Amino acid sequence: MTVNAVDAGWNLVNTVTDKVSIVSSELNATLPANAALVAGTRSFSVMLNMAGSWTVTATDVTDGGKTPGTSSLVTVKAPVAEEFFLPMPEQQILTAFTTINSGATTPITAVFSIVVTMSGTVVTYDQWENGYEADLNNPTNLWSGANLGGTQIWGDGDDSNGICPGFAHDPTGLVAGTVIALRNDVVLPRVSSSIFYDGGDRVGATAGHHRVPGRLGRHPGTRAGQRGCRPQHLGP
Ligand SMILES: [Ca+2]
Ligand SMILES: [Ca+2]
Ligand SMILES: [Ca+2]
Repeated sequence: MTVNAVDAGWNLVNTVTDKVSIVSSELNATLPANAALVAGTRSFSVMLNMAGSWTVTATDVTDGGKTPGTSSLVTVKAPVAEEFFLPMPEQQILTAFTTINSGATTPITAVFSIVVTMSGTVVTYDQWENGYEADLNNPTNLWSGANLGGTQIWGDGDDSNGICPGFAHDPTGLVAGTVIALRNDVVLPRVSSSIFYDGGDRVGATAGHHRVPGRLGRHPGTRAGQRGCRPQHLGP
């Protein structure tokens, strides 16, 4: 950030060499040491370490009569803390079901649930069908109404990049205890032009969580088999 000494008309006053201190409303921020302006200006390096919206304030410590300057809100996104891939491609499951019941056939009903264990979590969902993002923190193939296979971000309060399943509008931060239920009938053999919630998809979360994968094999009118489910803890 840049601190300028200014007059009442917001014009730079380039004769000021007062010392400036930097503080932030983000209490874990990494702040620079106090330093003097040079010709009325100076750049300071500030690291905001916590997700949320914060301000940064510059104060003239040489001249207490000067009004401190406070920034507008700066929003910090939480980074992905954990990622995993939904297990067991449906084609393999169908093969396993077929050995149990020769009538098992496509489609396979895939059921995944993700349980949020920490409030404020944001989940990123990257479909395998169109390739994986190089950086889950900065997805380039974002979901939209015209790009339904794009990477979805759930819990960031922004409907335009995907709405968490089960919500009318994307909440800002998923609350602990939220269960994200993903269920769809996956048609086999898989072709990458069809987008499903299925094995191989990549999920990122800003906090630890549990997941429960499961699949149901089907053939007309009858359940051919059910895959056992076991919760698996993946969080730190
Ligand atoms: Ca993808
Ligand atoms: Ca969203
Ligand atoms: Ca998929």
